[in-house]
Amino acid sequence: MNEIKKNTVLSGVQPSGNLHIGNYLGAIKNFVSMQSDYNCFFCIVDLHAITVKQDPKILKRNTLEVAASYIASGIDPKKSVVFNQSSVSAHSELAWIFNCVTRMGWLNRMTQFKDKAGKDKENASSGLFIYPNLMAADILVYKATHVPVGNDQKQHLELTRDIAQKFNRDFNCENFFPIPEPIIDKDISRIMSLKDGGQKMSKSDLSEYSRISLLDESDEIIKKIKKAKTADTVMPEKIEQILKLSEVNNLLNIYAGFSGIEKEKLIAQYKGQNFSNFKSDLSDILVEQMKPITAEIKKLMQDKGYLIEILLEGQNKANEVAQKTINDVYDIVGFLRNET
Ligand code: AQP
Repeated sequence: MNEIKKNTVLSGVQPSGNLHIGNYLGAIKNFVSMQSDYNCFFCIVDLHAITVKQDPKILKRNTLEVAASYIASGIDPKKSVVFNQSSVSAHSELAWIFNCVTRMGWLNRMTQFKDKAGKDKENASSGLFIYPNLMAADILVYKATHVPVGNDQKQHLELTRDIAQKFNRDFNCENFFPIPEPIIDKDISRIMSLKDGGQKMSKSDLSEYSRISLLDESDEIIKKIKKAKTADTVMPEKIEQILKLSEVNNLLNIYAGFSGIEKEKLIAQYKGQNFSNFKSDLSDILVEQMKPITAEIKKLMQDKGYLIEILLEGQNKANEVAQKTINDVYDIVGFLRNET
């Protein structure tokens, strides 16, 4: 790895289903652009995925599919470390230490637990409740300075910062852990469901029409965009009016995210028109950009041996860094190491 790069980036995606364009725009696309400037660690967070029920066979396949999606989207395993979280035991070891650093009150404030546990809180796994501690361990075990995430993870990243500060203070080891910064793109950090602009696009949404999967073929993309909710008006001309139409605003964000055209320019182009031209142009852009990625994911999934080789190489590189941190942490907290 290039030693000149000073800052380290860590981010991850759960292998909890087919990835969608929200994961792509909110996370993976940013990962790709960071590879030249940072030491990058991109993991497939399988330990996080089992905080809710997973089918073991499907989990293994999904893990490979996230690896394939990373590579097909442009993550270069020669530049970045790509691995699955459970293969580096230091993540779980540091998470335990953080379970003892984090205060219950901090975790009680996490809105994602409330959203995911829903009304049946008593029946949620305790893993789902302490999930943010594991996320902090994922980041800090590599002493990552920057974390590209969607807006939904902002609160967890703030908690990571609190944990790093408290650990450094409690154990009198100033600057041992860096205080990581989030990297969040304002407009594409929260891509919403195609059916409901109030819900985030999610792998676990029961409706396939709520999202565009990275595995969708062109005809499915066209059909989903055609069916996507808009509004009973024409395209407004002012951004303030658009912000009130959450589904229209979401489609504009997707269009801008994939085309690189500023939202204001898109509004000027389509203002006063009904949404059919806009939707047809949006489908064209999505098909053009997604087609090579989808084809590459499917091709890579035919060569599982190659994907496993990449993960193994990543695991070795990640272990080297993570093991050093965990050894230092064990020393700092006062664990006796029985060395021969
Ligand atoms: N809708 C979204 N818009 C923008 N970014 C998003 N991310 C997820 N959904 C959106 C970002 O993708 C990264 C990986 O997310 P994850 O798979 O670890 O978990 P998640 O946020 O819980 O994603 P899902 O799709 O909603 O999965 P399920 O349904 O399994 O819970 C993160 O950086 C996230 O911010």
